[in-house]
Amino acid sequence: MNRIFSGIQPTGNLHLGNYLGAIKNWVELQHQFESIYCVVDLHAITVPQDPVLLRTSTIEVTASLLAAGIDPKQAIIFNQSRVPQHAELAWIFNCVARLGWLNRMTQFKEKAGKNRENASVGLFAYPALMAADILAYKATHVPVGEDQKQHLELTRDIAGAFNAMVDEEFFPLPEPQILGQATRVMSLRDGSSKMSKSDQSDYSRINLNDDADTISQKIRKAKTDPDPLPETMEGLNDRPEARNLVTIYAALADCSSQEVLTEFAGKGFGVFKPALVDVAVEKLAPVTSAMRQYMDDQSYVLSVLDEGAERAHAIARPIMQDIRERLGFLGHSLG
Ligand code: AQP
Repeated sequence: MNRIFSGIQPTGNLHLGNYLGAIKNWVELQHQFESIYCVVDLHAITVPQDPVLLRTSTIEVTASLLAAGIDPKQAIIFNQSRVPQHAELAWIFNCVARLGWLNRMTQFKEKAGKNRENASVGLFAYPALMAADILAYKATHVPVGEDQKQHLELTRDIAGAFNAMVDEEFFPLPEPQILGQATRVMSLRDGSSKMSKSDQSDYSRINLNDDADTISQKIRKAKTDPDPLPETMEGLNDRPEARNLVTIYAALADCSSQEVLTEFAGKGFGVFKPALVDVAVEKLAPVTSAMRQYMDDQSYVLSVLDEGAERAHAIARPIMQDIRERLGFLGHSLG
């Protein structure tokens, strides 16, 4: 059976990168697979979090998923810390994964930066928890943005090492699904860094709760170059900011980047940016307004998370019990 698992951190406002790289695909996939979508609060605390903000962000992110079109009757939506099997399996995977494997993870290097000695052990072990998230449900497919590809490869390595240890094809080797036009949306201020919630500048990203004026201002101020748009994508090879805006347009308008260039070749950003504003506002305004409605009905959002946690737990618990038996742990977990 095919089953999808994917997660998103409640670490602030969701942005266009999260939407185009992940959530938009999740909405489509929920009809093709049994889907489990998780607000990964255990991942969030790998860096310091304010408890009040973490709680609010968890509700906001859930509201965004609902607003984007994820149907809680179809897909399971819950927050990670409610289902204790994630943390339990993560510990087991900490004992399966090798230090050398984790040492290669580029996200840790980027996030720890120069202050590596002061990074939390949790930030280093983040990919083992991500492997546990996926494999606690024996998920077969994982829709993610390109930045998560390396972590997915590690998940496959961990699954393979565990299978070898118990001498059985216990876990599937989950397949990454890197889908859509915009698998890596870049910052609006710098075409060489990824659009990210934790970027200091709010002008680097379009948040899913930005209003039309804010979206317009951010796109108008986006870094570009003085040249007109070329006829083919090869012409954008050394123009990362221009390429990013063309890709965003294509992903929002559900067409190819080439079709965008066919329409705008020879035109400058004075023409292209207002057109991009129009398509961004048209596509995002319904999500933003639905999100506001969900935020006005937080008891509904909480009930979605409650029900999702029960459904997720019902899948993960027996899988975890099988794992416990294979490892020789005595008795049932109380979680
Ligand atoms: N810029 C992006 N382009 C395409 N996809 C992206 N994703 C994130 N940024 C982009 C995808 O969104 C999903 C959820 O990501 P996440 O919130 O769990 O963590 P992240 O990748 O660390 O996102 P941020 O915004 O960079 O968060 P911070 O700043 O808190 O670390 C994933 O599928 C991811 O690929």
